Amino acid sequence: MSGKVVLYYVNGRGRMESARWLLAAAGVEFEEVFLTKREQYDKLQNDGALMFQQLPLVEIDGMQLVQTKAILNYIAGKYNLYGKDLKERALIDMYAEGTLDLMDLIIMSIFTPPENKEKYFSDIEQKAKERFLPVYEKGLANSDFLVGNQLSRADVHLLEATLMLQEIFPTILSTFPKIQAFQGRMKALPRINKFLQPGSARKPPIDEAYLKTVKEVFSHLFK
Ligand code: GSN
Repeated sequence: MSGKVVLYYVNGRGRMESARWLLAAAGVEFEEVFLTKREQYDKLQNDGALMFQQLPLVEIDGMQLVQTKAILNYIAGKYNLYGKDLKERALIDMYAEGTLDLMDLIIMSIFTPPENKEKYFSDIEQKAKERFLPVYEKGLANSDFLVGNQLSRADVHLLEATLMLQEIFPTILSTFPKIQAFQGRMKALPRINKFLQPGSARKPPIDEAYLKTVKEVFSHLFK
């Protein structure tokens, strides 16, 4: 294993995108191995790289990290995106887990049959407006950051999630001025700004090609 940070996943957002965001926010260079064939997944398993036979996998600091949340926790802890004490960390975890729940709804939409998609998306929109966005609007009422007085993973996940929401519901933030202002501040941060430019490691919204690759690599899940 080299000293480089290497991400193993398919070439799409899925469960790896938030790790890409955190690494970008921390200014960490990383490489990516994109799985396109079942054999690559089998090889990682045969090599003992996948503790639970699952991706994502991140090689970092001599470890083979799996489990999305363990990966995000490690990156956040290492790069000072995890608050100043245990209480801040707990609050960051609450925001982070909620925001990952919201993003999961969008990520899983690819597996919803076409005839159910309209209802599925209208439920996401309602939940976003009534359950999730009011929480962030309140959290940002008196501060530039969700937790404490510095950038944390809670903020990075929130930017990622709100941009995802706007891809589907372009006007969804119209009644959330604090989140809009937050987005403006976050996008102006040089590392984030760089990640938002074309050619960065940021991945586009999931599409049919992505679904096809997922079905090839994880063929056992689609029998
Ligand atoms: O969050 C995590 O990393 C785990 N709790 C779940 C990871 C997971 O389900 N990975 C999928 C592919 S990525 N998509 O969601 C996976 O590797 N599935 C193969 C299997 O046999 O479960």
